[in-house]
This record gives sequence, structure tokens and C-alpha cells, in this order.
Amino acid sequence: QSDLVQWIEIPKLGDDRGSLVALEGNKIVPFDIERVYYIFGTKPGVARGFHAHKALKQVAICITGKCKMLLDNGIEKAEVWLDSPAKGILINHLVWHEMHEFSTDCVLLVLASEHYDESDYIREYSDFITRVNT
Ligand code: T46
Repeated sequence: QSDLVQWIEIPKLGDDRGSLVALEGNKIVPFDIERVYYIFGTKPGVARGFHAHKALKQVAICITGKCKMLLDNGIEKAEVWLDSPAKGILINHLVWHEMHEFSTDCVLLVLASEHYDESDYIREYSDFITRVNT
């Protein structure tokens, strides 16, 4: 069984006023959360990502709208829709990922296990393949 696609189910703490979700590090999110960022206002036809991380682990949640995420561990690829504020996807380290088909209202929230570090990025697909095979 492949661990490429790992959904994180986020319990909705809703009541008759509406919905609320809480994300806690080392509970629902399987690491200490060191950084939060969000991607929004993505222009039509734009794709993002196209890299893997050496060590960083992330959870991505589309809190409004939707986008498609391609995950690739060098052996298999999977495409999933992120379209629910109650469903996150784990982006493990050494997983090549791309985001496509952003809806204009998409807000993609990302929880990350480390501070920003450009040297953690693998931006060449051939370097990624070399690294996963060594
Ligand atoms: C990822 C996917 C899902 C920072 O200065 N700090 C940050 O924490 C981040 C995330 C980005 N930046 C700078 C680096 C670039 O100059 O913001 C600019 C845009 O980042 P990037 O081109 O890497 O954006 P994406 O959407 O291709 O990738 C981002 C994350 O960088 C990446 O870690 O996994 O979202």
C-alpha cells in the first residue's frame, strides 16, 4: 500500500452558527507547525509548485475554492482535488508536487514543519529523481 496520498481529515467543530476547524501541531497535523502561508489570487491558467523538499513536511488545505495537486514520489504519481476546508493533504518530504487548475476564489493554506529555507528545495525534476533513487 502506497503512502503517496495521505489525507488529513479535519474534524468540523460546527454548531448552528456555522463551522469552525482547529489545527493543532502533533495532533491532527503530524508535525510541529513552524510556518503558515497561504496562496490566493492565483491567475487563471497558472500552475505553481514544481519542486520537492529535502526535509520539509507540509499539510495543504484548500479553505475556499479548489485546486488540483499532483504528487509524485518518483515511482508513482497521483492527482487529487483539494476542495474542502475539512480535508488536508500531507505533502511529505521528497514528494514532487505541482498545483494546477486553481479556481479564482482558491485560498490554499499550507502548514509547514520548518521555517522557509530555499536550500531545502529541489527544483530540477532530474535532481529529484536522482535523489529518490540514491
Ligand atoms: C510548496 C508549495 C505548496 C518566502 O519567502 N517564504 C515562504 O515561506 C514561501 C512559501 C515562499 N517565499 C517566497 C519564495 C518565492 O520568492 O515566495 C515566493 C513564491 O514562492 P514559490 O515560487 O516557491 O511558490 P510555490 O507556490 O511554487 O510553492 C509554494 C512553497 O514555496 C512550497 O514550499 O511546497 O507552495
